[in-house]
Amino acid sequence: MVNDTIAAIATAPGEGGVAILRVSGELSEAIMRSAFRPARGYKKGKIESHRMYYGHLVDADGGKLDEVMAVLMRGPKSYTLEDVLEISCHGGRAAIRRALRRVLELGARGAEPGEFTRRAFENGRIDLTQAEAVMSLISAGSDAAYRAGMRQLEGGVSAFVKECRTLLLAVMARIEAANDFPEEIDEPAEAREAASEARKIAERLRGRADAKAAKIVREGVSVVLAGKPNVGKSSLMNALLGSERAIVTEIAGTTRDVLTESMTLNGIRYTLSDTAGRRETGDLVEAIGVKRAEDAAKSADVVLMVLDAERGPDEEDERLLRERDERYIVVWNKSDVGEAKPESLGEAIEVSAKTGEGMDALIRAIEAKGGSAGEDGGLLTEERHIALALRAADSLTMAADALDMGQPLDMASADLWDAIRYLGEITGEDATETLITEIFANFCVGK
Ligand SMILES: Nc1nc2c(ncn2[C@@H]2O[C@H](COP(=O)(O)OP(=O)(O)OP(=O)(O)O)[C@@H](O)[C@H]2O)c(=O)[nH]1
Ligand SMILES: [Mg+2]
Repeated sequence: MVNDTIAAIATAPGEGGVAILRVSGELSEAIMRSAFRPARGYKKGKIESHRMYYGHLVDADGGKLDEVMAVLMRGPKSYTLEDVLEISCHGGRAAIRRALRRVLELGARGAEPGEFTRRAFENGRIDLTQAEAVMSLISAGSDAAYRAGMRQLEGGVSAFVKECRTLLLAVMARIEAANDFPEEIDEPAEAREAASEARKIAERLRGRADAKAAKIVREGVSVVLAGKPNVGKSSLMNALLGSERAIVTEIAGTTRDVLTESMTLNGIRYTLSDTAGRRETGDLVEAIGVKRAEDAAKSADVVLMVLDAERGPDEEDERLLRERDERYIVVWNKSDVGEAKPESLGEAIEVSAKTGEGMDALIRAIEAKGGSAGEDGGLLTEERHIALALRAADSLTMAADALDMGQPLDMASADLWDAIRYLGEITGEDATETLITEIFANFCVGK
């Protein structure tokens, strides 16, 4: 298959010191020769692969467009396995647009989102999980997400899936042999053995497909501060963030809108949302804020129900406390001025947003409630991988059940083939064109 030559700006849009223009395809070298003039020429007229040249980007008449560095990476030693040209230009919007235009003039076409990575996948340098890892790494906002992305890029997920697939193929081979040579093989014993193998593989798959832990790695944990007006939600938000982000006043009803900020604890991202104090109100704006506060609490992973220790609980607090479920942490704020909380309300944490007392305990409670990202080793973190691994595990369980019930061997083998196909879809071996297009469409241009 002959690919055309594609080009895109690989760096983020906006102003920056340097921006990188990337080209991939067989015109790369010709484009470099026309659009770039090296300050000291090329030795014997040859462009050395993987060598940075200093010089100028020039237009068709040889006029200087920018002062740049250019490198040609001849395939297959390149990101896409094709000839790749990268030009580092000055990062202004106009400068980079001119550079791109020049390269397009010379026969390249603008790349689709993710097209460079798609070529790396289609040319066989990486599998689908590794291509997806490129995207995860680009969007990783926490250490946990970054580590998971790196592990996936290095082939950790592929290795695990391929290992399961190989084990499964061995089970298949067993069953086929028993089917083909019934006289020589003890069928029931063989079926029992195959069922137990299939169950073991299903367990391994389920063990690595923890959807909750994966969501924590990818998206982090959402924490909402809820409660009546004036109990100190905004003050607590500021104390947790370590900055005066939210407005605090002694007036009840200060916070109107939902205010969201993130922080990182032990490599995991927590998004904190301060909300309007919950009360009946005739004020239209405040009423909308209260509605938003209710919605935010409903969808949060963790809710900090804040109470005022100075005033003690009233009917309104008790009404709010009745909404409590396992996501809630009850927090008595203003412990510096307030009495201890009544035992009747159950487990609670006492803090003072003002003095910082109790904040460590609160942070530990948030971490415990939010859940952990699980063991780092080989965890599946993409939703797509988890869904397919679980489907494969279910097919395996069905196959094992059929085998244990003494059903004909070829009944089980249909389920086993399904499982093998699901696993192949994870790495891309059995993925359809539509699926692949869908995955790459979520990429950014230039990657
Ligand atoms: N003594 C003491 N006062 C506090 C503490 N936390 C908050 N306050 C005071 O309580 C008042 C209300 O604080 P906010 O943080 O604005 O309360 P809120 O819950 O966000 O209020 P709304 O936005 O109106 O819902 C302010 O005057 C704060 O200074 C605390 O730990 N100790
Ligand atoms: Mg507030």
